[in-house]
Amino acid sequence: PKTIYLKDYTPAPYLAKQVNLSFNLLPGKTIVTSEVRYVKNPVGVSSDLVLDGEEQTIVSVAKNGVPLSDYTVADGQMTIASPGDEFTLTIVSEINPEANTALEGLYQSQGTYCTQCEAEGFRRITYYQDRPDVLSVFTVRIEADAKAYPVMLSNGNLQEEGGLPDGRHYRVWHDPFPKPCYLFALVAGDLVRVADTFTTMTGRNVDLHIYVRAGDEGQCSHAMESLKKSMKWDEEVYGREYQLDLFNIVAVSDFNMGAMENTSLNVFNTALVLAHQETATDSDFMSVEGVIGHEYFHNWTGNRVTCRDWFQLSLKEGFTVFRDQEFSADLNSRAVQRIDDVNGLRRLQFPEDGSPLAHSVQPDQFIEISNFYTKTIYDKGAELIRMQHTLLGPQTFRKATDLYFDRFDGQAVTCDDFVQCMAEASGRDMTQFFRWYKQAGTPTLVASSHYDAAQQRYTLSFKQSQPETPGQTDKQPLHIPIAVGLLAADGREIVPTQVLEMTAREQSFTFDGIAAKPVPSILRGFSAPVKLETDLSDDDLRLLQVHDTDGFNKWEAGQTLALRTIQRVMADPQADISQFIADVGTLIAQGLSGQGDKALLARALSLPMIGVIGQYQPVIDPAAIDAARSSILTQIKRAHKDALAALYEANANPGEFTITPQAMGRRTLQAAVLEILTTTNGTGCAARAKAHYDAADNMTDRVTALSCLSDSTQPQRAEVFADFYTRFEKYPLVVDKWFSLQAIANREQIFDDLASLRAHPDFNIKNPNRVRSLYSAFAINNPVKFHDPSGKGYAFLRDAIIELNSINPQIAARLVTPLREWKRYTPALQAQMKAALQAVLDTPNLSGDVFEVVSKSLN
Ligand code: B3K
Ligand code: ZN
Repeated sequence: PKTIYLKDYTPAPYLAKQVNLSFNLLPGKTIVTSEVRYVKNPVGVSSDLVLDGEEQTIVSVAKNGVPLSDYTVADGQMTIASPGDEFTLTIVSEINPEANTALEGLYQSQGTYCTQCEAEGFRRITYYQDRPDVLSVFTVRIEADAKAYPVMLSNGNLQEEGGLPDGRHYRVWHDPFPKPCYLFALVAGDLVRVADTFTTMTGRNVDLHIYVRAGDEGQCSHAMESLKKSMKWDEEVYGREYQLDLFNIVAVSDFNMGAMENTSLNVFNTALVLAHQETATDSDFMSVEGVIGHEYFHNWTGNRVTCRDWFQLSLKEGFTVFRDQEFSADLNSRAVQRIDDVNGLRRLQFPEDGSPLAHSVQPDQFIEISNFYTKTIYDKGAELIRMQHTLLGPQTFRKATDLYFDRFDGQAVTCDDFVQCMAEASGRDMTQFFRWYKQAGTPTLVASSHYDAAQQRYTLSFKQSQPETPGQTDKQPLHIPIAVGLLAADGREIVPTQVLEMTAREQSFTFDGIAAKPVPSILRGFSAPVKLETDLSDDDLRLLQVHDTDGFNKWEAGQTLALRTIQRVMADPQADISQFIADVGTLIAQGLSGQGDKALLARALSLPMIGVIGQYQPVIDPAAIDAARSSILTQIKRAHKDALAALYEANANPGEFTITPQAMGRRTLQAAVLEILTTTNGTGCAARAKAHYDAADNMTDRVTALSCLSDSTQPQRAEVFADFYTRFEKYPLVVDKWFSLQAIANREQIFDDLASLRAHPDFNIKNPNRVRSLYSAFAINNPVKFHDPSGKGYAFLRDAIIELNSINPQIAARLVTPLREWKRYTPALQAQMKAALQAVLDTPNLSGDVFEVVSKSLN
């Protein structure tokens, strides 16, 4: 495998002025004809035309209509030496979508043809300069059997359609906006359509179509509403209007990722389109809204303005994640959204940033770009945009994004170009800020304080440090926005939020006119992606937990107290934690009084997850963390059993299902309470959980009940899981949940369970959702059993990686994720994790995808 470097970037030798593609979809083979008008790029450095192409048989090549044999094909590239300044190249090739299990390029999902071209899938369709900086106008003709494939779609507008002999038909689509080939899409199948319209801010009508399999059309309304809300939000918040007359979404069951933003033809995993109260949880509803938004927002951040090369991936992904997070925050609860986003960052991105796979948001090198669709590129990337938003303020930030869109519409640009717009619009020097894009690793920020009573002066001092990461040892200080507020001892806010800008390794900030020693609320809203260490006392944290005006920090204070408590219990299982238990009682009492936001209370009542706690341990021992965590939960239950039961009753299902933030808050609060009430897994716990299941009129409540029963040894467990399967076996997305809820069980028989799930007739290694529902659910959400000292958990994952390596390399490489952080675990676990990685590395015919992540993990 070959490493590609950012520093080696050179402009494409040829520009593609126009692309005409023709697809003849036949059983067993698809014939692709591509006719491209090339012109020499005035800024190109080579005169050879080099086209990428894989997994296809060349039938013929012609230049200006004359057959051409003067070309070479080697290592996935066709080279035509000095073909001239302007010419038309026609290439006919044959591909086999039915046999494509990698789900990249053109493939079939349950008989529907669909495409996935980002990042480098287009080269599996035809020979082309498969790079994002080659933009062209595409015209696409599709021909297929009319009965089997009544729906045939591509990007842009329908230009022509008609019947053909032998029961075949064709359609021609034309997209007037130049685009890179990774945004090309084609769909052909027997699908049903749900239609609606949207009127844009300038009064244009856009047809909105969602295509799904027959029978699923009743589960599309939430996606459709989310799409309309997205279109409106982008107009209101960013002034961005949709440019075409049609916007299509197609849902397919076999998809490597969540969804894909192909211009005017988004292709989605069914999991992120279909949502109905009977089959989807509240968090599914939230994900559908967020991802529909995300893909729609790409229309401007990614499609209209795209990436120069794949090192710039975060230009579109970080920005678009920031946009979808803000969209969800505006539509729902801002504090809840922020808490969930930060929790995700800590649980999944922080470990990546501390692993041998740590990389910067604008990486310098990669082997396989598919491996760089990471939490760092997406979620840390979004934090980088958020910090710029914080530093500039909303108005100036909007000025900067206006400038960005005006300047770069129709172009392929870099992260540097984006930050330059921030600098120009604000008059700020963003040079130091740009280090955030280049330095990997999560910085640590240590805060300390001093109060000078005589001077009535309060001083906050900070020290920042950056960990060493692979290939990066000499790190420079970052420009860190630290949002701070000050509270008085009685809980009043005496200094409202202000953003301190830290630029040196060590820096102090003073506040004058402070009459008494205050309590600082530091890093409000999690204003920078750092690990914060403070000298706050437990009492200070308790004050913030009750009085902070910042919803995020209010929750954060409670989590820090919980973390400290867990650490105390880990050090001494008999430690006195009565104060903490009493504090939880206060929260429960607050809930009983009916005050406060239920969703926030639910999060306040939830102890940090094992994965988050691990981030604060020098050496991770999941079983030890779990033991401490369980002991605390048991003490909470024993101390507050009646109050918890009352809180559970007070939040019982009123019998009318809605998905408002209030209704979701009620359900999530009830779930958090039930989790504590059933933590000891006795007979009463099982009865409670079963009653919850029996009373459920929606999927959220059912999943809550199942997850409370999953560790149980009581007979209700089997009863409820069996009922669930029988009820929903016709719904693949629900069967996925059935797999996951068993895979996450922390119980003795888990390895037998996993083996039967793997052997279950509904398990299908070729379907990524099903693979994730078993393997990722187990490896990520069952930390105790995944890290079982026997090594059986690692072996289970290892075997799947090896099996998938030849079927679907992208999914195989993804599965390696939980093993990457092996160096952070106890020596005994480390050795086993390392052995599993080594066994994968020793497998013959390893794909580039798996080779890259495994070999780098072992470094
Ligand atoms: N841009 C796509 C991701 C494609 C991944 C290819 N391996 C989805 C998204 O981020 O919106
Ligand atoms: Zn994206």
